[in-house]
Amino acid sequence: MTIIITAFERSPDGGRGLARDTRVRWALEEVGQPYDVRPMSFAAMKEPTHLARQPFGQIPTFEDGDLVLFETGAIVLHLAGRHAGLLPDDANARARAIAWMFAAVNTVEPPILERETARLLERDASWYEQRLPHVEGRVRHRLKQLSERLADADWLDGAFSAGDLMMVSVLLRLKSSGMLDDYPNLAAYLARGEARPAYRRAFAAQRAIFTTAQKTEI
Ligand code: GTB
Repeated sequence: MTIIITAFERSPDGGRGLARDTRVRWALEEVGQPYDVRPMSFAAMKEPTHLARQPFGQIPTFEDGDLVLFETGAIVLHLAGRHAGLLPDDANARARAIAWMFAAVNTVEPPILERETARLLERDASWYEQRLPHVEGRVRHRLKQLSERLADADWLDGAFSAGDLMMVSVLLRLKSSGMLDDYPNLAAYLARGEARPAYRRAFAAQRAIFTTAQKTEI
């Protein structure tokens, strides 16, 4: 049975790969699992059929036979546990790689999301200009800590793992911000992630959906 994931039928990022289906596609590509995509409109994401898959009405979701999953961290962890390629064999190294997955979504991503929310939704507020430097300071604080830990290593803990897949996916959200310019080792880390053939296939696949949607509209 082919795995099915859901994704935006028309991503608001214009196919830049920032929506979270990209990290699931990337994990599927890393472990060599073929998949189909069910493109979703915003309206369909709030319908009962999709809410049964994803209680918060979001993408992506993952279906493999009877198993239906949501939350990208859980989906990537599931794939990494079931197939070779994303987690080390050694039990302690495996646990550390999983810790990096949690660090990505639980420690590094939240201030990045806070910054995006501020820039997207709070720009007209009287306090926006005062607040933004504080929000960006919290992002920089995490980037500095991560940069210090990564130092001159290629990946966070030995070989590339699901921890790196999640961390690179989170950092990608800052790509156009210029904030990574102050942390050359993080910029290089991001570039290493993006250069992986599996990432490139995942990026191209999500971009193709956007391009097809554009053509259909014209
Ligand atoms: N914690 C969940 C997970 O990791 O799976 C979060 C899922 C999530 O945020 N999904 C977003 C969604 O469905 C899409 S990825 N949003 C619609 C809704 O909540 O109604 C977030 C996202 C959206 C758009 C861009 N973009 O255009 O740049 C980037 C990221």
